[in-house]
Amino acid sequence: MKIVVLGLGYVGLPTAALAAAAGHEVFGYDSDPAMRAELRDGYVRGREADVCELAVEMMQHGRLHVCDGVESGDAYIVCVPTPSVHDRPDLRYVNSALADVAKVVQDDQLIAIESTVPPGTTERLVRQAMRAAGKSFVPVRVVHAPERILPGAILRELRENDRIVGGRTPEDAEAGRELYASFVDARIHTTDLRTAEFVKVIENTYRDVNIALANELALFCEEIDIDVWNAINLANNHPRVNIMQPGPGVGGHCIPIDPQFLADLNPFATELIQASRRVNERMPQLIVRRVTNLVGEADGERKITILGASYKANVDDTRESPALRIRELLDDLGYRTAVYDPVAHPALTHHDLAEALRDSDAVVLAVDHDAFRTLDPTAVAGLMRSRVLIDTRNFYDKATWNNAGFAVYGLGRGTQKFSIPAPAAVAQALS
Ligand code: SAJ
Repeated sequence: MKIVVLGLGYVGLPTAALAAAAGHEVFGYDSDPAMRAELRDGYVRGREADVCELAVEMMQHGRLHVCDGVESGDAYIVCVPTPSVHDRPDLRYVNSALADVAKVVQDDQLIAIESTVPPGTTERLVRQAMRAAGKSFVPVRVVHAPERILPGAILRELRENDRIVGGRTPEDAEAGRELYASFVDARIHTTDLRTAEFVKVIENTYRDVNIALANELALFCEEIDIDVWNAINLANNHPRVNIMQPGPGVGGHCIPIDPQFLADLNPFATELIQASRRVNERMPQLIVRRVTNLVGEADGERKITILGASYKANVDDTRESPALRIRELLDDLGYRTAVYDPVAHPALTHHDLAEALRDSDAVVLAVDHDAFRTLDPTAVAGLMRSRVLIDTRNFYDKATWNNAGFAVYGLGRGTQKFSIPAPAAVAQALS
């Protein structure tokens, strides 16, 4: 097939590369001219190594072409972002992609939307775009085929995750199933358009609500001397319990956004969803409170070092990152802050760990990057002005850091008794 992929970001590029590897002739278009030029030069921006490799290989073999416009093809796969503006979906990229498609699409060709959209959106937007192009909507095949890939394991998940394909008609769904079956090694479940849109959004909503429960339990445990991490592990031994992990908040471009699409659509039937959002949104505030409790109020001198800038471990993406929200809140309160992250985009962080830690009063572990595993607490202690560790991910062994002279606060870890004499102010704050 001749497949046209619109949007060559973290979903579009690997999808295009995989389709090309399966034998299709793929034409990719991204509205960012700089990105198109880079791709043609064989440079793939910050993507996972196997994605870069496959994309470059497919371009070199002439199976994946980066184009300056949208060509006519047998199928069009739309992989553009749907950000949230004021808690509402911003559909301008989807609209713009569909306007491009509507100009060239012909009868019986297939339009597949992968971008996350609220239920009811795909049909409405395709209809509008076709009408604006002076064409009828009816002879074109339309499916919603939400992407479900986990950043950090994109190529594998793209190949191995089951797909949901919702069609405007059963025949459309079948056409979509055939397209995806040609490059996905998993089951393709077909349904209608609206259900497919809803399924995608509730998958991420489920995760947000589950994490909110974990975060609430963490706060509960801090007051009754129970270690929440241990408690959740034990509860998860039950065959029908799967509670997620607490943390400093929920980031990324999907989990904090998608539940809002539902709340926006129906504020009355989303009480639990909205409450969960609030619980997760408050977590950075909670961590900042702990910082203030432990090191004292900002006095122009006090410096806090944040380890990690990205929204989760081992990815470079910083969108909606709780770590950066913590920094913003600390900055607002008047603390001096430094962020160190060897994985995230360097422009946002200190390049030098020692520089970030020098004369600091507390270190906040905000992201559990593998690269932070080898941090030597004794070396860290030598650089800092006072020794406080705030571990938001249950990442470090408390005793090891205590032995290096640190007072350690771990989110959700009981009543935070110190095993070494803590600085008086710290002990008082925790008593
Ligand atoms: N987080 C926790 N506790 C946990 C797990 C995650 O606090 O137990 C936090 C992370 O630190 C991060 C945020 O949640 O800040 C989101 O991370 P994530 O790994 O849960 O999700 P994403 O945003 O990287 O990817 C999700 C995935 N959705 C589901 O697993 C249902 C992925 O499959 C989707 O394709 C992606 O959203 C998307 O694009 O929608």
